[in-house]
Amino acid sequence: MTHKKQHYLLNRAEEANVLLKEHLDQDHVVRVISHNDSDGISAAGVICNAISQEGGKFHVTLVPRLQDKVLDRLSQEKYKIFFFCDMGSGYVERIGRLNGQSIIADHHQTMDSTGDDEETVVHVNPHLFGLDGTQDVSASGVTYLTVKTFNKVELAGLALVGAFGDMQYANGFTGVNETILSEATEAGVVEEHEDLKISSKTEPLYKALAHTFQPAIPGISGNLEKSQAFLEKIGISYGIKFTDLANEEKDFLTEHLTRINPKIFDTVYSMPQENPALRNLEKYSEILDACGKNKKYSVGLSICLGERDSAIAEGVEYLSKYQESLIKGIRWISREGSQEMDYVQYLYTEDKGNKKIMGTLASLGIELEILNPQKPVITLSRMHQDVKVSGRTTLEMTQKGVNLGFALEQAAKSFNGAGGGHNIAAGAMVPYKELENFKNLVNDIVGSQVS
Ligand SMILES: [Mn+2]
Repeated sequence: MTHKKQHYLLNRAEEANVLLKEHLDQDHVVRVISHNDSDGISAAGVICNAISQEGGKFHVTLVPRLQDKVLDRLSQEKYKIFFFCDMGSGYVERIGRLNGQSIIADHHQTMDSTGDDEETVVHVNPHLFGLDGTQDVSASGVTYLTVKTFNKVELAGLALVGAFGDMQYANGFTGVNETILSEATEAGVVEEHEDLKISSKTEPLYKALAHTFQPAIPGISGNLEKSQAFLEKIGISYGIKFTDLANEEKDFLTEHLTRINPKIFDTVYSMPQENPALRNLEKYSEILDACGKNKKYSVGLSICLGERDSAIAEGVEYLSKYQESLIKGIRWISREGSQEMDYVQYLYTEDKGNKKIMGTLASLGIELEILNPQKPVITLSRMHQDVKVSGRTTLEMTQKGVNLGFALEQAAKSFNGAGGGHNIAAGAMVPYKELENFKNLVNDIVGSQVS
């Protein structure tokens, strides 16, 4: 059944490939528009690598959202082929009115029509075929499907980097991601092994543990003092590097960490042919994410495109800065807590550093057991006249009916804002003056979803 659905998705992706090839054959520059997060950058990496390998040219722009002004600008452009990654499914009709033809490789759910009838658009989205785009495939995966016909299995690793970026890995990959993974492992592009998933094995242990956020270790992640205390308590010198531990000490540490979070010892996916800094798929996605959050999109893209040395060093630096900012943020939410309503809880900030990491802080707050997991966390960042909203919840809450994508989209629309996303993670932008009304409405909508 599911296989049949995947087959339909693949057929659509092949239609996109046929269109892409037609344009490449005529030497048309492909106008790529993608999202500036880890998945979006990976997706842009997949399509741009594929285009270059086919001898084609591209012009790529990474944007935070597909706003009207982006579409206005694109409608002035004379490209013959546009390729949208990680966005576009909500704008099929407008994209259909661009000067050229378009391919949309997206995985977001949308309330708008499927747009199948737009003649100039090939719309590739798992939701069109009854597949789950929240958990089972990311934009980099969908984009990978559109170039599969070019025999691009070496790009399958990057397709999964984006899936990590969108938090689609939970006790393994499922659906389309699983299919991509098995192709990648069969081809030797990706390898799996079991390992301790700490952030670094060559940094002092207390830092390496405090900087470990995927998975989060309650009581240790984000807290250098507690990390140090934990190591002292189990009798391991906190300043030592993991690689310098004796084997029995490694096992002992692993055992203690596993008791706190069993996911700390888990399958690790790597690309043996990659640069060591990028070999681990999850770490690769974290580096891209850090580039995105620092607004250094071109650095992220350079990494994906193989323009390496300085870009990788820069990316690694952004990641460590990012980890520092998370530590500060965790300290903040531990101190202040959230503002709880009946069905949701809010975190509000005007702090420049916190604004960049609010979505992640929401997730970490739940995982680290600092915030109540029974209520979705909605973060609110003041930006001039508007408030940027991020919502995060747990799989359990989505199983109880919570759909943050719809909740934020509906509530934002009611107050002249815009929003959307997935059931488990979503975002919105609303006018600051409507903030209190918006907060109440989101609470009501989530309340009606769970009852
Ligand atoms: Mn995505």
